[in-house]
Amino acid sequence: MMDMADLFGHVVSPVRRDEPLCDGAVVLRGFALADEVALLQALNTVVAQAPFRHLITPGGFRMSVGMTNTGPLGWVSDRRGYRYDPVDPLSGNPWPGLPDTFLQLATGAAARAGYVGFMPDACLINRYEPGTRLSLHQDRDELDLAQPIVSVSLGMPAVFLFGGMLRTDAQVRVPLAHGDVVVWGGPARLRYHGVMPLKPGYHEALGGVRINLTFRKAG
Ligand code: MD3
Ligand code: FE
Repeated sequence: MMDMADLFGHVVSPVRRDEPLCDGAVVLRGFALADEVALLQALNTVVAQAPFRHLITPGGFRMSVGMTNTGPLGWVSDRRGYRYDPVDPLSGNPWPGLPDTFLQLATGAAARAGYVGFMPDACLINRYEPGTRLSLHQDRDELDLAQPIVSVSLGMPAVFLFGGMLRTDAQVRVPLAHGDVVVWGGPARLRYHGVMPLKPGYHEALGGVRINLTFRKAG
């Protein structure tokens, strides 16, 4: 966005700053703030139907991040492996429907990043409590890796670790705050990434926790 000037010629800082992280990844600072109230309300509705739970990894470890899903497909992990499933294993029911506000936010952010027509069929919801982290991993359980992933940060800020194509590549630290949206696609899609342990604190939207929504075209 170009710098703007007011009637007196003073430079007015633009409301939105898109920050390219690398080829294929862009941070849209504050993109979700306009819909904050509707998003948090929809989140409450989803979580009432499909509560957060701690999944077990194929190796037998309990994940410290609480997870649930909304949309036609949900990401699940158990002793048998990782997969997308149309049924919530906790209730035996389909995952709650993708709220309109979620869908509009995800498609709007994707379009802004150049992915016009992105149509997610899965939204994984991660809940970070103080001290919990997401260790370095790749997202590769989706069928079409040409499709981007849109992530939305809510509540407490966190430090995101953005690595390279190899687990051993150096990582860049990216602070992510309430309302920030990141679109990951193209050459960034298979890069290793993770989240540093959440620091204890308080944010007026969600208290001491951080919630991250990731929108994917999984099937
Ligand atoms: C970079 N979630 O759920 S979203 C995940 O904050 C996950 O909860 C993190 O990683 C969170 O899998 C980070 C950001 C993200 C998502 C997918 C990516 C970054 C990515 C795919 C490729 C590269
Ligand atoms: Fe990931």
